[in-house]
Amino acid sequence: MKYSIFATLALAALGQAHCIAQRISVNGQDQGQLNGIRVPSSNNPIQNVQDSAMACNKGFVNPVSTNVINIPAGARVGAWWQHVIGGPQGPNDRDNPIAASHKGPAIVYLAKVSNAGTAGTSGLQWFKIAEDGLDGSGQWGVDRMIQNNGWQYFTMPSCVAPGQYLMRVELIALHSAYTQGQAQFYIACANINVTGGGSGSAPTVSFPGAYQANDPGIMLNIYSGTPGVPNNGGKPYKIPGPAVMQC
Ligand SMILES: [Cu+2]
Repeated sequence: MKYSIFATLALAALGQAHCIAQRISVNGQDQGQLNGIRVPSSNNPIQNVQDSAMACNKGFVNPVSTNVINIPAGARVGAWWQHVIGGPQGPNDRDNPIAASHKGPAIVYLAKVSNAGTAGTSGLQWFKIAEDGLDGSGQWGVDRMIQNNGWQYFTMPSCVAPGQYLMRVELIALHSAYTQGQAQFYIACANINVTGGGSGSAPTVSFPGAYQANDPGIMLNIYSGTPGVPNNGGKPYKIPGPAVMQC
């Protein structure tokens, strides 16, 4: 298959062109590096959708921040992704914030907890608050994150109930997803306290559990033509997981 040879060569040339979420902003206010977010020390993706690390990743930078970030409902929130912790990997890093080959969606979930600073990450019920997939011009959520210098922006829904949550930010890289198990999941969880808000509800899922390896948004060939154009053949892309919260 021509596209797989192309993609394999591209991947070999890029090496470890992965990324790590490491910073949160709220209404344009940077909350500080590694503050209020559980950051993995490795930029390697999770690839097994049944891995317990699908919840909030693993191998965190020590000490893990137990600070809790206040986020007003309705706020514009950002999660900052970079190639390695601190930013680019050396000067002129073309793969910062992530290799441009890594097309896919950007997604955000919340799980209610009693104390976000100390909450465990297993057994939680997650609901989706934001998602950014493939648009009609062939641009993906990851493309928009790259255009925003590594910031994945989204809105905290105005109707989220106030209180403490883990906020799970996620990118999925689909450049090799034509082979089962080769979609790459990049994940981190922030400790947050939502203020204001309302009494909105949304369907919940578990991590692991929410995704299956052969979901149409996880195992697919995103390329069309030769050389491959990563536009999903002009077809709509089905973002994995449940419906996003509506207020
Ligand atoms: Cu990668």
